[in-house]
Amino acid sequence: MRIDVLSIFPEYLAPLELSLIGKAMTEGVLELSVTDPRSYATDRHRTVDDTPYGGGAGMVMKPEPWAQALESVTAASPSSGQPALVVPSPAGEVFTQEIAYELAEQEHLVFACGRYEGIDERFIEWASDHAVVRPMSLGDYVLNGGEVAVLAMVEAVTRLIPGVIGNPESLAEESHTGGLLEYPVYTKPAVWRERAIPDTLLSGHHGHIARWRRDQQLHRTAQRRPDMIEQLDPAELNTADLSILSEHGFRVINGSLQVCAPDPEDGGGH
Ligand code: 6GU
Repeated sequence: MRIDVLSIFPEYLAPLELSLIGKAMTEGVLELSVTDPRSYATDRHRTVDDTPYGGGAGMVMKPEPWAQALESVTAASPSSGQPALVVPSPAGEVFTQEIAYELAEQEHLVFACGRYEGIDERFIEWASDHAVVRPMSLGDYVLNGGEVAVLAMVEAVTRLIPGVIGNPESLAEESHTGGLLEYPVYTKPAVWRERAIPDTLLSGHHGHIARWRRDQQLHRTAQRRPDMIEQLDPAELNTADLSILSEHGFRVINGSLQVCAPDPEDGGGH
């Protein structure tokens, strides 16, 4: 995979050379480079931003240096089709594990990190003739620029490329892959500061351990992310699953899981 990041603060992306991503680059699985649109600014001060038309606070990135930076990386694209152009923005579609899997399939990913109030909208329109544009947000909060978001998205995507993560099984089991959060994990010692690990994990009974872990996933997800429970397909849940969820007030109604008042018969206590 080739990744190009367009940023007027290229030093911000330096952490990408560390750890697994750096290793993937050394091994040739991943090629990553950062281009500074400022190097395409033509005036004496290398201006990349200006005041917004219509007034208002902040500065807007000028389109021309960004277009030239994008042209320079698409000209060298390894991909036969159009590259994907991710534009980090709090006004984008929310980035999810599913999107990370989609982007991991791409031959060429380009990230255009706007700063300040964003990039002139005509750059985004023009870019759609050269790339598949995807405005993307990390979540409902505001960062100063796209660079930190790109660090997160590049890490989420590149770890899914075959050969980047040591143990592919750890991908299958992790949070968000099966629609549930991960179960809690423990290591030695079995008793630490008077806290013992759950007995089931010492039983050696694989069936019981699997059921205990599934219960923990359901309890955790129902407590922390009830929105994820509502997205589950009840046809894929067994009676033990449904019984756990009923403790959190979830019932199957018209083929989907919905919260009702918790059933006092179910005990609760989680
Ligand atoms: Cl992708 N960019 C900015 N500037 N703020 C954000 C974001 C992205 N995602 C959440 N907040």
